Amino acid sequence: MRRRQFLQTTGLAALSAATLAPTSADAKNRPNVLMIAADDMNDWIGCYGGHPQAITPNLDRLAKRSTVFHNAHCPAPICNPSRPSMMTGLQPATTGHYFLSPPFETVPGYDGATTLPQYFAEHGYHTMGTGKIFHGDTDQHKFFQEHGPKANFGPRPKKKISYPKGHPLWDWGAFPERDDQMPDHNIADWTVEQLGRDFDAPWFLAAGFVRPHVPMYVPQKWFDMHPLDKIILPPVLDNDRADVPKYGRDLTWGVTPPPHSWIVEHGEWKHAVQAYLACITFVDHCVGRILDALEARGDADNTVIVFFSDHGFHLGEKQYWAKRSLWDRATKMPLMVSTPGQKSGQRCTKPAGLIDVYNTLVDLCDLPENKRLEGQSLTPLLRNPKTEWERPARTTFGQNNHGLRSERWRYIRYNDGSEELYDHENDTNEWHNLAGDAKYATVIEEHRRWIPKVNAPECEGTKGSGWEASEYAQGRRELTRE
Ligand SMILES: [Ca+2]
Ligand SMILES: [Ca+2]
Repeated sequence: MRRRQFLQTTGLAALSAATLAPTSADAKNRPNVLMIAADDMNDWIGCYGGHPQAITPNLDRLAKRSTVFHNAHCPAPICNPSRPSMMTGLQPATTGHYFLSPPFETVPGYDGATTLPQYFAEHGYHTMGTGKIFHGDTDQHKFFQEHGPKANFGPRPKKKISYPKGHPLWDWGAFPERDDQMPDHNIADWTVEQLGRDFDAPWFLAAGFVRPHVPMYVPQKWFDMHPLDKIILPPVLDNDRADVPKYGRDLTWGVTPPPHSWIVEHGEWKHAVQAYLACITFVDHCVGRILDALEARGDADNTVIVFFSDHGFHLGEKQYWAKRSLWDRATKMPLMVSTPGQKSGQRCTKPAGLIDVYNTLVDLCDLPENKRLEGQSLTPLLRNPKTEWERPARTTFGQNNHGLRSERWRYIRYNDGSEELYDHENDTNEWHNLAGDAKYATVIEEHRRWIPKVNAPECEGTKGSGWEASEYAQGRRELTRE
């Protein structure tokens, strides 16, 4: 595997930057950064209201001192391209990095990019990371000066619990017995430990949790908090896909997750929803431990906190499961930003992106501008969430398939020119595609102009189930179920 030049030198660059760190009062007084990531977590969080039974007291506590972005979207609806896009500030349409493979370090489209923690190290920060910040195959140690436990999907029972076939990770149920058998627990432990240390430079600490990513396994006690017989299913319209263009239906054929029909026929829908809610409550608990440790520090008030997930998740909406779509369920993810000393929460409905986090942190910490970044700083919205905000949030899934989200509308345009338009003022579930109605021609025109002109070809080594579905949508591959 080729490792690109800019990454080969990273470890050395980071170390020398630390040695040469500016010692001026300015640099020393810069705020610390605490970044907490969840994996595959949609808006089923108390303060987001995405599911009425979400139990997330700690994320709700964080929300009370944050700007909560209620209309924030990922650059790509799948881990592998979404995370490096955020961490380099480069859009998938620029890099050609669209699906589950290859690892981003091998993609020439990122050449010359400086990842977020590297950039902070270059400007005098002490950088630490643990868990899932970049995607699985990436050796992320080299992007941080210190690194804690790596992420993995955790222990698995000898035999799957709920979904006997399909992908080995696709299962849900109560397992293992104790929290300390969960990788996320160890990730929280290590993060808490770092927060007990003294530093003589501002610090950048990133902790990435793996749940609620499948397998949706957490110990029984988290399931008990969400009794199965009381579980409320998400709102789903039968035949919702009928007004989706064929290209969009094919692109969401669902190669990896179980077919929705299987889950319904086997009476597993409520159980899977219960497991997802249980996993979120468990992650919320891990977040709470980190927040407690931060609050015990003397410099807590001089710390920027960012909480996010890499994309959202379907649990039957549009007869579909998991990510890999350009609908709100998959593109929308939680994003909260707490600025130093912030004492009260605020809500922002302007379209924001994970792509904007890098710019925002650079801005909040008063670092020099990184001209490569394609996002924009959200600081005007942190100051006033109602600030005029023209640019929609963009999500890309495969070459030239884009979803755009403005404050009111979702617009999707696929590679073959077919389109969808949803009015979130009247249709938050995106049930009624308005794209064919001449009445909305102006709305569509306003959104179309944000479709990027550069749509890089798929990078070398592109593969994964999202890519297979994309090939199917383009008539280049057949897909069948067993
Ligand atoms: Ca993910
Ligand atoms: Ca529909």
